[in-house]
Amino acid sequence: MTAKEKMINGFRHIEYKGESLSEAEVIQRSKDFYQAMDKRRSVRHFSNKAVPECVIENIIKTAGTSPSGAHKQPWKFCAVSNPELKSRIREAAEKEEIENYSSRMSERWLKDLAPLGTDTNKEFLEIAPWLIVVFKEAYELDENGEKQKNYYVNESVGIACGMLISAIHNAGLVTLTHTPSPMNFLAELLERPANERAFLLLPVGFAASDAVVPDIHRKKLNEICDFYKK
Ligand code: IYR
Repeated sequence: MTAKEKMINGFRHIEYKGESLSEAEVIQRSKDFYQAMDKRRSVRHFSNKAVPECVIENIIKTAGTSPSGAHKQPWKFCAVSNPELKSRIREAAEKEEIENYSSRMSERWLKDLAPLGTDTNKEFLEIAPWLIVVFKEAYELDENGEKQKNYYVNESVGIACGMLISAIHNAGLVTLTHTPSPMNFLAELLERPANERAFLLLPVGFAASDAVVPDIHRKKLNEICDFYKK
């Protein structure tokens, strides 16, 4: 064992090789990243231009760097480019959305959504070259084939989705978080194992050249953050 390694609870720990930056660099990098992320928008108008598979691999690998409860990594990402499968997903998603918009969603919910310009038409599910369907693993099977619940599954997979969305934006691509509800049809269409539940559906691609986004604004820092310094 080298000097930088040690045992904790009988498990080997290795040196953390973080970056060592000056305070000025830390300030600059925090600002640059904020400014880059502040350009992200949920985009509903996609180009059908191809996105190389290696880009999809890289963004999913980025999502896979997320922290998770007891390091269970309770996520599975299905990357769908098969046009027939995309059409079937669109058809099933729209079927649910027609129910949602016509009866399941409250008047207030519909009013809140109006500025976003959403409706039951989900053509982006066919136009975007890729759909990433994120599943959460509610449990895993142990060495005896017994179900063992994973920990903080929603938090873990939610964080992974945040990192996925950041990676998509960083690559110059666009997405939106689509949550057709209920979404059991995704596990059926993709023939997923019993421990997986659909979590989020993200179309991924380039923005259409005539894409528009709603003229809405983010809360200011003082609306989302309270400091406790004294
Ligand atoms: N799932 C529907 C409705 C919808 C709900 C919320 I909350 C949104 O922020 C956007 C849409 C749909 O995708 O159209």
